Amino acid sequence: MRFDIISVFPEFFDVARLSLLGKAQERNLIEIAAHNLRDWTEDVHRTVDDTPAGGGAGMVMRADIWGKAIDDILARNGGVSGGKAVLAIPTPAGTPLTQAQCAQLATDAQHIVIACGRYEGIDARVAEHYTQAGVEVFEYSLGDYVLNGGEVAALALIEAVARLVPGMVGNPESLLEESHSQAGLLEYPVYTRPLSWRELDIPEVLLSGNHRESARWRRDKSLERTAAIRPDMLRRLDTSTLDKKDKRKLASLGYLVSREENRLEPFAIRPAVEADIPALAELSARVFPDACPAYLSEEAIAAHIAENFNEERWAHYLSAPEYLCMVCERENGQLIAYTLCEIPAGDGVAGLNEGAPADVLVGGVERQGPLVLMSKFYIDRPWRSGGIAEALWEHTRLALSERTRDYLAPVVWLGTNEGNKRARNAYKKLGFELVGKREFFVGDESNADVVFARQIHMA
Ligand code: JFH
Repeated sequence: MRFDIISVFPEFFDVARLSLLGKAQERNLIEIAAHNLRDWTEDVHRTVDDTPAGGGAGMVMRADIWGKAIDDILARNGGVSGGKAVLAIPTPAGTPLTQAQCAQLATDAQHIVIACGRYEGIDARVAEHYTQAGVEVFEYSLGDYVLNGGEVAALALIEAVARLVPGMVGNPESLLEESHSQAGLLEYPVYTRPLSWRELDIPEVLLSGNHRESARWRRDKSLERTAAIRPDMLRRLDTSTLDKKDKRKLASLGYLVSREENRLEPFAIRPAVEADIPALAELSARVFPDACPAYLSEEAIAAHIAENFNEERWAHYLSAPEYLCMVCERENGQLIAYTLCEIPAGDGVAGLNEGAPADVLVGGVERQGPLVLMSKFYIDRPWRSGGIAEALWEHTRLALSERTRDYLAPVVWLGTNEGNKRARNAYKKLGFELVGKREFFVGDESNADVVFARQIHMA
């Protein structure tokens, strides 16, 4: 692979003799040559610029000088293995340079000619002409900031492309890792000796020797960093590259896998507001039957829904101060999950007549504060097992913790159908413990519920 750079500052590229680029040239893997644009001028002042057509500040580089220079360089190296030539032109108006484009150039191009402008840039007809002449013209930018010329961008392109040329990087494993395991995500942080430096320690998991845990930790850090710094990258991520733990982690960061396409989208968990009433009535009515045991009659379920999940009831839940309702909302406004809690006054008990475990130890600790009832915790079917439950629970717990902060050990309890293994396991994973049983009525049919409880303040 050969790079020819044309610039009014060819000495700029002396640095390419250093380091990996220098070694690669010595090993004949790549060739880099810098040429002075002024060598193609004919006047005594070696002029390369002129005033802009149409007026305005600054100067523009002349098309005729550039044309002669590029023709010469392309012809001179027209025999670079007869391979493909690309005319790369750095410009603030180009496409932002990506790793994918660099990889493409590394595999497809044999000859890259880089035209480095100065002043206000190069007469636009240069790019137009070579495109028309059948040369692949690649106008690129390093990012949305303005440099004084194309030279820095040229060096960036050379370095990014050259390291992908086979045989270039000393350790092909690191290239492989780049292109596969961390595809589309920011890198995880890296550490080396000393183990402790200025009071800062290397994360313990990386010293444990457990490679599976180290890999998981790194993956989580990549996901965290990308969510915080480059949410745009998360949205573009192909979700088929994500495993279950990735999806859990992403849900804790506020992203879920969209059902419509295999892309990530952000979701929000927030207290419900009045405007949510119709959606809550609809969602709660639709998901309630899922939580019912099979022996309940359709009529009994329908009656229960009509009585408990109508808009009037929801209006009451949202306005009465003893309730807390948290909802999970998609980007498009759709509600996909909710919790509803009843917080008793003082250190009272919510759901005393519904089997509240008023006197049991939870986590081996005596309750000090209110016993909150979480009467609803529902996730719409298509969104289960994506980590939404954990995220919704954590937001609910934090809100409850805030509302009960005057007490040392408040407790939250719930009842769930005894036969519902999925729900029972889910609550256990969220830190609830089985503390007893209760009888629960849907209509006038009784059914057996198990009762779970946990401390509120503990994460
Ligand atoms: C370059 C230059 C100012 C005019 C509004 C924004 C820019 C050009 C050649 C690439 C990246 C460059 C880059 C690349 C090539 C050249 C200086 C200054 C303007 C109008 C144009 C000359 C700059 N990513 N940033 N800069 N210049 N303005």
